[in-house]
Amino acid sequence: MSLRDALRIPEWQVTDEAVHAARRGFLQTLGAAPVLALAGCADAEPPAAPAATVTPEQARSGFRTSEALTRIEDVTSYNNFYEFGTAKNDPSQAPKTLKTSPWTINVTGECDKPGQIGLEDLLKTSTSEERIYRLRCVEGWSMVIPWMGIPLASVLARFAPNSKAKYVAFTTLADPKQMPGIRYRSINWPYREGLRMDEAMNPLSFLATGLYGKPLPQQNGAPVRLVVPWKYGFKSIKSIVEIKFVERMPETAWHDLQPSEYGFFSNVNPNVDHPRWSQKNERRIAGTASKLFAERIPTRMFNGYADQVASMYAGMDLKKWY
Ligand SMILES: Nc1nc2c(c(=O)[nH]1)N[C@H]1C(S)=C(S)[C@@H](COP(=O)(O)O)O[C@H]1N2
Ligand SMILES: [Mo]
Repeated sequence: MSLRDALRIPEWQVTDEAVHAARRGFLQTLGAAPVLALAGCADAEPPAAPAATVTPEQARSGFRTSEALTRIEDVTSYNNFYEFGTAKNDPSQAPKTLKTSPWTINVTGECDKPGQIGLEDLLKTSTSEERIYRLRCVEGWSMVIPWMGIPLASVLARFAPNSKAKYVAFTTLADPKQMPGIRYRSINWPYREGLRMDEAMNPLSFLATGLYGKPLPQQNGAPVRLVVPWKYGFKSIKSIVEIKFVERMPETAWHDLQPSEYGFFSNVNPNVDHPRWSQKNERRIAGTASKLFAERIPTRMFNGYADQVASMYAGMDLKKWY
């Protein structure tokens, strides 16, 4: 779908779809000129993380919510997974081509026990749990999703990160044979994301392998994807094939495209607008109403997870480290 097509859409969709189109159309139209990074670039390091002061009870209170769940039909048909195309329903074709078994994750970098882990082994040797999290996309829509999976910290600990491991970098599979969207340069493939070590070890950080009690559908990032619910959705990288412990802040896919618009931290923050749209509200796709009738609600600081994560950012200027 072209930018023009995207704008020729029904009234009810125009705001979010226009934002979405603007987001991905930016490079093709204006973005060819280099944009200077304002912050979050790899050669500026943020202040060291303060010791977190979150109790186990506070952490656990973030693991579920009583808010209405997003219907599984919407969770699996309204997706961002540019490896399969940039339209919201393109990724629902992913089951036709993406082969998720066998699947191996390579773990490398600053750790004492680098190696490979097969997804079957990971599942066999871990206890899966359910997390019901809000997911807030930078485009201004949100969902409530019941995930199944494994706390990220427990997986990372197996590889014994060393004292030089300050960040964790994640990479998605980039196979043009399985992922038809790869032939378009919407992203500088492979899709890459990263977390600071303390963020990765936070109890909320989760590796999802299922949703609604079923194995993760391809369109949602099968067989294993990151979920970091206090950050904009693009941090929740799908179909992970590599995890690397690194000393310097790693480059990430959206930062690479538009450093002035997508920072490394990308914490949900209603007080820091995207340069081209407001982040004060979101369209909540949940409950019995489908995405066609989503309600507008105020966006909360850290997507409502301030009790669990705010202490990691004490003393940091979140306008600078967006
Ligand atoms: N590899 C990869 N991961 C990705 C994306 C992508 O295009 N490619 N899109 C991100 C964005 S922008 C969002 S909002 C979430 C959407 O997750 P969902 O489709 O499961 O709701 O996935 C994120 N992870
Ligand atoms: Mo997103």
